Formats: sequence, C-alpha cells, structure tokens
Amino acid sequence: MLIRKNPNGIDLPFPSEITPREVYEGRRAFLAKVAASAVVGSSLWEMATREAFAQGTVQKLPATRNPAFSTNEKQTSFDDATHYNNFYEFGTDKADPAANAHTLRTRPWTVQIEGEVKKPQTIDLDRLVKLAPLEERIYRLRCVEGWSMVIPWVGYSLSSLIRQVEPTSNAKYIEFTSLADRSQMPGVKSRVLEWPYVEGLRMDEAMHPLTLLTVGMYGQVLPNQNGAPVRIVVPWKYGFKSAKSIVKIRFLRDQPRTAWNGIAPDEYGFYSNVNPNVDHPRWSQGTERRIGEGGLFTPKRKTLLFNGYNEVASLYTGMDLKKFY
Ligand SMILES: Nc1nc2c(c(=O)[nH]1)N[C@H]1C(S)=C(S)[C@@H](COP(=O)(O)O)O[C@H]1N2
Ligand SMILES: [Mo]
Repeated sequence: MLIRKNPNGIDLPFPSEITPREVYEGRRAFLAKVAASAVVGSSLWEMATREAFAQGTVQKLPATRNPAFSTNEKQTSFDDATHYNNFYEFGTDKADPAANAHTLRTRPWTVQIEGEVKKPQTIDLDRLVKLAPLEERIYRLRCVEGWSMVIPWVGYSLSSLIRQVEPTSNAKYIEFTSLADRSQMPGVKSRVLEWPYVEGLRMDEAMHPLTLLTVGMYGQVLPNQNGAPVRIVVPWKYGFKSAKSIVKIRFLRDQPRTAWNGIAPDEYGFYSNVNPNVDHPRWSQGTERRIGEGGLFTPKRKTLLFNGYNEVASLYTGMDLKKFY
C-alpha cells in the first residue's frame, strides 16, 4: 500500500475533523464518535488511527499551525516527501521505504522511557499523543547527503514530554531507539548499519522548543516511510539525527553511541549541526538541492549554518563547531 494524498476526497466542515472512509461509507456509530471528537479534541488521535490504520486509509490529523516555528518557503510536495526517503530499515534506495514500509505495524505501539528519569514508564501511543496540544510546524530538513525538503510536520515540543517524565539531575543526554524488527523491516537483515538505529541529543538540545516529537505531516498521521507512528525532528541538524519509529527514549549521564557516529565517526559527528563551513570528508556541505525544485541545471541553494535556525546558536557558545561537528 502506498499512501497517497487524500484519496478520500471529501472534507467535513470542522477544521479539526478527520474523514476516515467509514464516515461516508455510512457506519453510523463511527460517525457519531467522529462528531464527538470534533468537540473533544483529545479523542481525535484515536479516531484517526485505531479505526482505520488496518485498512490503509489516509488519516487526517490536522493541527493549528505555529507560525513562530514555521518557514514561509514553498512546501515540498507530499509525493516527493513520501517517495524520496532515507529509512534503511526498509532498504537503502530512496524509493525503498515507500515500496516496503507497508509491513510496519504501527499499532499497538508503546515508547519506553528509561534511565536517569524519576518517572520511568511505558507510554502507549494514544497517551503520548495527548500529552501536549499538537501543532503544525513547517520545517526545513537538510539531509547530510546534500538535499533538503520543506515539510509541514505535526507534533509538539519534545520538552513537553521530557518535563512530564522528570529527568534526574544526572541526565545530560537523551537517546532515541528505533524499532528493529526483521519480521516487519526487510532492511534490518542487511549490515549497512548497526541495529537498532540509535540517535541522541544533549539534554539542552532535546529541551529546545524546536525539537519536535512528531506524529504527523501534511495534516495527516505519519506515513510509515516517514517514521510512523512517532519520530523526532531536529531541524537544525542533518536529517539522520531525526530518528524514526521510536520505541525507546533513554536519559543518560554520558553521550550515547549512535548508529552513524558509531560506524563512521569521522564522517558523522554526534552533533551534526548543519554547517556549510564543515565539509563531509567526501563532499562539500556548502550547497544543497531542494527536492522537487527545477531540473539538472537549476542552481543549488546555499546551505545555512544551523539550517537557518539561528535561535539555536546560543546552545553552542564557546564550542569549536569544527571540532564538535
Ligand atoms: N530509524 C531510522 N531513522 C532515520 C533514518 C533511518 O535510516 N532509520 N534515516 C535518517 C535520515 S538520513 C534522514 S535524511 C531522515 C529522512 O526523513 P524523511 O524520509 O521523513 O524525509 O530520516 C532519518 N531517520
Ligand atoms: Mo539524511
């Protein structure tokens, strides 16, 4: 099943509404529940997922745009954003995740919270999604390979979750672990990376309001190939820092070993802030190609320090960004 844009083709009058297939196929009980969910926003997520994930319908998950955290740049098309992906658990070609990720089972789904934290727990996705109001944020995402996209994500600041689980004063880093299940993820058989995929941030980076716990994009539930049902998006860092399909979040005293940094530390730093002045050993990071923009002869765009998110600069005051790349 490839997820395509709005095959349902109808819109209900509520801005915060969802339109699963059941609605207009006439299941009355379901319709009644949907009507209720327009008022009780908290049940929106369950409506959007439990009832119809299994049927492969596109599930709307609208959220109010946060303009303070959104670029006005032209959005990448949904088709490009869902058919040009890095998600090595489903293969290394850009088209592989779209072709293969239908086997990912995104429900039921839990996220384990562990380590240096006062309230370790296993959070069910339905609860996770309700811990803070969902927002739409249009972020640039810059892949370390030299391409970029502009994507309207849906989620909330990771800091909202972190505050509720209360890290101890020893927690200096946070680690994200992606699902690694061979029965669902054909790429996990390959040895291109260490599995599970692990990423991490320093605690102050994780607490920065830009760091987004993400459950949707383009006003709908995350497509599998984009890291369903929950991922992280860290827009000032190279895309590989934004781990997909997260099953565990661990709070740590020490910097974790992460997937890319672990296998190729000279090429992929732990920090991996977007930085046009620090080249990858095998290619320049000075420019980027915006996916969907023009053809072969379209000039590339200049890559910006911190991907243009200058508000994070104070996190790195006094740090040599050439050393801590
Ligand atoms: N678990 C996991 N997360 C991952 C990856 C991956 O291979 N596995 N690829 C990363 C890379 S390199 C990029 S550029 C982004 C791509 O996100 P997108 O496909 O939603 O644009 O996901 C990141 N998160
Ligand atoms: Mo990437």
